[in-house]
Amino acid sequence: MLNLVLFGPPGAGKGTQSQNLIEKYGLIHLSTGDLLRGEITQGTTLGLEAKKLMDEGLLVPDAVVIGMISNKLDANKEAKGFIFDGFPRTVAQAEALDSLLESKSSAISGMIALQVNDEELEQRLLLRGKDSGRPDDANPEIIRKRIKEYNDKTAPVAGYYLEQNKFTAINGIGSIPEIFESITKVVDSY
Ligand code: B4P
Repeated sequence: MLNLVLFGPPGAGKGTQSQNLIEKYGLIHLSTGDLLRGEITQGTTLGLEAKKLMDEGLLVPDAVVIGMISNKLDANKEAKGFIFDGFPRTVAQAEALDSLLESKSSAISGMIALQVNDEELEQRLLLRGKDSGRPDDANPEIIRKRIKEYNDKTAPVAGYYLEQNKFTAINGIGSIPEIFESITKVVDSY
């Protein structure tokens, strides 16, 4: 199986590049952000709880997102592989993902980290916020809080994969096709 972790701060291009990767490699896309927004749209209890945190730019509890990913892995037993987009976002989530995959005799092939500076992230998210309707993209203060959450809780996840020799960083600034080409070079080397 080909199991990719697409990593980076909010607005780095994870969701954007995932769409291209699905087409090229025929993988199942698992975006915890999209799954959570789906729960919000459906008005579930989980969605209502998650919305409060997401609107403030904070992470949702580990147990919630790990449970969602576990269900999706079970529901896609025949998949050729997965793109994990926006997950894992904490070291606890990374450890849980390893255990889930190990129980299915599988493993992460590699993590690809998109590197983008804070100013560019803020600009991209504010631009998206103009028409996305996403409250977490709507104001600079919330965006800065999301970047702080990333630096405090998510950035250490890179070290977890580095220790396993599964980490590759890529420049996330440039045109979308250029960045996609850099990603595919890494994926093709797995
Ligand atoms: P996500 O949905 O994962 O939100 P994101 O990080 O903002 O999206 P992404 O990074 O994929 O956007 P993209 O760069 O593609 O998470 C939202 C919230 O959900 C989190 O804050 C948290 O509360 C919660 N959550 C999700 N997963 C969680 C977890 N595992 N644990 C706990 N909580 C969790 O796109 C950004 C913009 O940049 C787009 O407009 C795009 O068009 C543009 N763009 C992309 N590439 C570009 C390029 N090369 N040049 C210029 N613009 C570009």
